[in-house]
Amino acid sequence: MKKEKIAIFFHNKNNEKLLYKYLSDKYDILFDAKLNQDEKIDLIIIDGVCLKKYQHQIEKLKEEEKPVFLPILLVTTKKDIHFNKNEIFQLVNDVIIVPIISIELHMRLYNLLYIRELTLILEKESSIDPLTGVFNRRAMNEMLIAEIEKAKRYKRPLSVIFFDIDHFKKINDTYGHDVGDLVLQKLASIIRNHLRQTDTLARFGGEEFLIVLPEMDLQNTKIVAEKIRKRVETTDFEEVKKITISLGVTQLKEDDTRQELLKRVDEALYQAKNSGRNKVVT
Ligand code: GH3
Ligand code: MG
Ligand code: MG
Ligand code: MG
Repeated sequence: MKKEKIAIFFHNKNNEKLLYKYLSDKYDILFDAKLNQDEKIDLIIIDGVCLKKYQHQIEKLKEEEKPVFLPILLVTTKKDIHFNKNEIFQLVNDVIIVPIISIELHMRLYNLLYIRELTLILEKESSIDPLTGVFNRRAMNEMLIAEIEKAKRYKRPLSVIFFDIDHFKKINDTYGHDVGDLVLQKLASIIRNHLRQTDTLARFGGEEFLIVLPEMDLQNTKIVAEKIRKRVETTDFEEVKKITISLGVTQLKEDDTRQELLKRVDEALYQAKNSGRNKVVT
């Protein structure tokens, strides 16, 4: 099992050593960790001096991680607890008074990390479609809002592909709902393998999927969409043999809202359906 990462910020180096001795068997211990989201930290142990020093960075990181819980454990002496109560509750989740007792430390860490684990599970389950393993509509909407903001701020292109399986009802009627489910799973996995790391695939509705492609203009997105269309058309879907999809493509405009972008790509998909299916329309 992967060890959880604990970052320690202590003013007093002897206390650092002591904590390392107590914890290094069970946890991955980091000193002087960078407080950004690239370095995944599961918990922070900090003393009063460092807490004041890093307060704003910690606040920011906690906010960014939400709804995932990033626990902060304060280690302090009795005479040093002169924090403002409201402030401390916002920032710190538990406190240990020195001298540190190993069992007490371990118990607290266990409980704090357990809460974090639960929030990680909840976040994952509330953003992933259980059938296909891709993002669900709720998570995609959140992500799309962030991507649109980024694209506008840095004046970068952003495009979306919206697609829907052709005559999927007939597939269900002919082969049964379970086979239909397998088709959805296989389709999602094929398309996932076709995308860059930075692209996001989400199941938007029953057999409708949305792909968000940062840094992609309309021309290049059309090429990707056409490749996907072709790939699906030529894939063997076992029992069902062949399926096809229709795709709408559009690029973000300067003053687009998320709704306007989605409306335009939905209209493009509708055109693809109305003009014979198994095609890409912009
Ligand atoms: P079109 O080419 O116009 O898209 O025709 P269609 O039959 O694919 O379109 P329609 O939207 O009428 O039908 C979608 C079908 O998708 C109906 C529904 O039973 C099926 N469906 C939706 N969600 C699921 C699912 O999770 N599993 C399975 N097996 N079928 C699903
Ligand atoms: Mg339909
Ligand atoms: Mg359909
Ligand atoms: Mg549909």
